[in-house]
Amino acid sequence: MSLFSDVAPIRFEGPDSKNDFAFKVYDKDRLVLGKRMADWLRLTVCYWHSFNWPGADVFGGGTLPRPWLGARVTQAMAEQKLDAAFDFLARLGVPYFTFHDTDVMAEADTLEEHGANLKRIAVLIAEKMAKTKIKLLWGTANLFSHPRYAAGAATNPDPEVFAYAAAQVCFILEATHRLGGENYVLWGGREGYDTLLNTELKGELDRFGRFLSMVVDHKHKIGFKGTILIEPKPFEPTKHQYDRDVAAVFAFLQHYGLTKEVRVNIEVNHATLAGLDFEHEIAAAIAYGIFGSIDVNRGDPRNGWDTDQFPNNAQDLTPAMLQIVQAGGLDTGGFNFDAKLRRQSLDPNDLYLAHIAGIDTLARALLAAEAVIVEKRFAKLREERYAGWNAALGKKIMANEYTLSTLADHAVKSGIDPKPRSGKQELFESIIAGACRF
Ligand code: XUL
Ligand code: CO
Repeated sequence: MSLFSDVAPIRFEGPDSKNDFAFKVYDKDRLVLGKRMADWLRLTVCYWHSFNWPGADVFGGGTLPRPWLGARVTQAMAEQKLDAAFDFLARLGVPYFTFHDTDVMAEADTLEEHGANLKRIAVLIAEKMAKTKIKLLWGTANLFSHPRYAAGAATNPDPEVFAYAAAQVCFILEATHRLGGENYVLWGGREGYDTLLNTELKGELDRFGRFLSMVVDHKHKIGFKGTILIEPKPFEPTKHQYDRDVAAVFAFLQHYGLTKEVRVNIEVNHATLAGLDFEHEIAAAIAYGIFGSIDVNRGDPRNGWDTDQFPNNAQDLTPAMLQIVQAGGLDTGGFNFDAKLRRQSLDPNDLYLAHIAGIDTLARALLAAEAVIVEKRFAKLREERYAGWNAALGKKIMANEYTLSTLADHAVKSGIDPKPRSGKQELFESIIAGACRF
């Protein structure tokens, strides 16, 4: 029995069901373009917002019943949390979870104790995973909450903080490996600055590059086969984060020779905060060959901060889903609900309702993407738009058959006079809207 035992395992009951605690759209075995819905979505619950966040905000303390939280989390409290978390995961029926080291373990005073506490809880996590068949999508280190990390971890002016962070990552990377994790995430929460006046930007980037190279080397040394992922975010908590978006991460990886080793974990509201569309970030990552995984949530259109709300708008997510489906889907990645309840969502069962709604939203977007692909019109319109690049001139240009001046000669002599054509944006948009009928 736990806080979450009131609700029976969540099942698919179809669109006509009046049961709030049932999936209306998410039917895990339903085939979508030849693959199970569950395999397209690889649904994941995050430990931190769901079980570790008490509902505090900058004006007040926790409101949510989370009896395993307190001023100092003991081993007994960590175990109570683990029981409740796996009770919830199993009843919700998702295949994956994610966690930070500090989300799961008893609080430690020294690094040595940190390593020991993490090992101790990891043994119990492994038992829960074996019993429930729930898998670990990724592990990560919390390198941003403790005051020692106020000026960053890998980018801290003090190398002792760098060393402390290295130890923490070493422990959790090894724990992730032992638990069969499919990825390892680094979110550079405080790897950035509040003012450039006191900051050596190049030096900090070099140290961040060194840190990431050490993580990659260690991954190979221990034989971890998962993917190393960086999660971009433009700001919050620092004013400027080095990993501000996918393009900045790619430039960083290229500069430090890591493009073949590291991919990105793209979060919906981090893209929004960067002033970019979520689907843009996915398309950019696919184009650069570094697409990895998704943290799914949404912001609030009137708030410029990270509200981490559960997704509820399938039409908004459909262009992104289309990108993912057309790229063949997630490889080692998943859809991780990096989303939290609102402060007034006091009923323990609200956590089920939030995830059920989020999961059905993703399922709707997936079915809409399928409808767009099956109908073929969308692809045909795009093909027509770029048809010239599959004809003689376009092919020759891309086969390096012209220089700038020979192409200029050709353009002059052949008397070309290209006419502007409609981009048909409204038609493309109406196809997406029309496909969102699930
Ligand atoms: C913060 C955020 C983190 C990372 C993991 O905005 O998204 O929760 O996903 O550290
Ligand atoms: Co995230």
